[in-house]
Amino acid sequence: MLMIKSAICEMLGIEYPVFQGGMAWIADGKLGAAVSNGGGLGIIAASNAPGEYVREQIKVAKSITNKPIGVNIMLLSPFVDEVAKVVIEEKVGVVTTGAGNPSKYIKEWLAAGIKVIPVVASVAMAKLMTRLGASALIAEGGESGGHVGELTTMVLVPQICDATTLPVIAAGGIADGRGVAAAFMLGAQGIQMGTRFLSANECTIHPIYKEKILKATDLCTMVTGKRLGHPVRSLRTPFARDYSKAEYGGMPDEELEALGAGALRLAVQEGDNEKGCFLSGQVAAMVKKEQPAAEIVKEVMEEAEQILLRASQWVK
Ligand code: TUI
Repeated sequence: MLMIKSAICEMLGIEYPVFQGGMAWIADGKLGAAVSNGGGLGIIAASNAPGEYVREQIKVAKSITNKPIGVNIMLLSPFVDEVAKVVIEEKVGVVTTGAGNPSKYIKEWLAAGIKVIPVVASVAMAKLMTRLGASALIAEGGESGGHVGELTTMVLVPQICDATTLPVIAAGGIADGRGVAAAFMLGAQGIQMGTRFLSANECTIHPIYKEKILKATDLCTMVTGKRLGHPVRSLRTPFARDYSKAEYGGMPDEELEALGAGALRLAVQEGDNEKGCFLSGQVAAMVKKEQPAAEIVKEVMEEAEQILLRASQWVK
């Protein structure tokens, strides 16, 4: 049977070169295990949580799957140092990082046999991570949900590929086989999806969050938080609009920070339309149905295989 295989599959021992994004407050052991059981790489988000939460979620995942599983370490978290130790103690196979520079942890993780795959949003960071011995890179464009960089996936991926000898995983703006095929054409050897997995049966976000994603249209997301240096893409809800108004209306930094605090949890756990911050990528409108995570992995890869098999039609 013809399948898309790449260096990433071999490096990590996974069937499909598909990562599930480390979505803060969302990507738990249950979702991660479902993606890994489907042949992709499930990832547990360490979010802003203490080390013991992460340890617990790794145990949950391991009780559901024997396949490789990753942990995403969000570098703005106050618990980074303890989480950095937990992934070593729990013998996690893969660590991805986000929202910052993981330089000071890389040596220790590599020495523990962990594959280290940082998210990079610039060429400079890609070069630095390559020099420090990272195992692969995730190039995440600003179409993605959550904390976003400046560049889009279309321009970021080829530039990162040119700047490194490591395999590159493309992220941001991918929700179906067309996006996967395009990412490979840009030089990527794997892809990561976040928003598409919000509709997975095993994703335990509040039903209102799921419904908002399933009902979203093309212009449904916006970026807030630029003024404080942490631009975040989310659904255009009353909270996002209020925040944006406050941000551009000159609200003092501390008040603005307070306005944002806890908003992610309110979206994920309470489905709070007024005060919740519903992180989402620009692909929300392409997420059309609830289905098992394993089916999502298989479906997008089968679509991509068909597209790539027909790609030579353009060359005459
Ligand atoms: O990290 C993400 N997405 C996230 S993190 C998050 S939690 C959060 N909550 C409130 C405010 C801020 C964050 C929600 N979504 N994606 C990976 C990513 N990393 N995107 C961009 C970057 C990035 C940016 C700068 C990686 C490295 C980098 O380096 C800057 C430097 O030089 O330190």
